[in-house]
Amino acid sequence: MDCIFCKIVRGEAPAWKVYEDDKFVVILDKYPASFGHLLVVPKSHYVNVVDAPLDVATRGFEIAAKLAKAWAELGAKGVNIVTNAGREAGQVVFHFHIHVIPRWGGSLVWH
Ligand code: DGP
Repeated sequence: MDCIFCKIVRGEAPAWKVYEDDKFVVILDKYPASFGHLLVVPKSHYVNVVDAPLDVATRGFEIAAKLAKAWAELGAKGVNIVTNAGREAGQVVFHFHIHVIPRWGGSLVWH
C-alpha cells in the first residue's frame, strides 16, 4: 500500500522514532508546527479516528496524554493534542495519527 506512514511503520521510509510498541509508533513530524511536534501512529492502517476501532483510538490518546505530561515535565508551557479526520478537517495523510504539539511560547508554524 502506498501510504507513507505504513512505509515508516515497516521501516521502508525514514523517520525519527521516539517510541514504539507492538501496536504504535511515535515519530517526529517532518514539518513541525513547534519544536518537538510528535505524531502518534498506529501500526495498523486506519484512515482516521472515525475509521479506527475505539480501542485503537483510546490507546492512541492515552499515549498522547503521556507524551503531553512528559513535555510538561520538560518545561513546555502548554500542549496541543489534535487529530484531523477528513479533508475538510485538514487531514493530509490518510493514516490515523494524533498530533502532540508542545508549546514553548509564540505561534505555531504551519507549512
Ligand atoms: P494531517 O494534516 O493531520 O494529516 O497531518 C499530517 C502530518 O504528517 C503533517 O503535520 C506533516 C506530517 N508528515 C507528512 N509526511 C510525513 C513524513 O513523511 N514523515 C513524517 N515524520 N511526517 C510527515
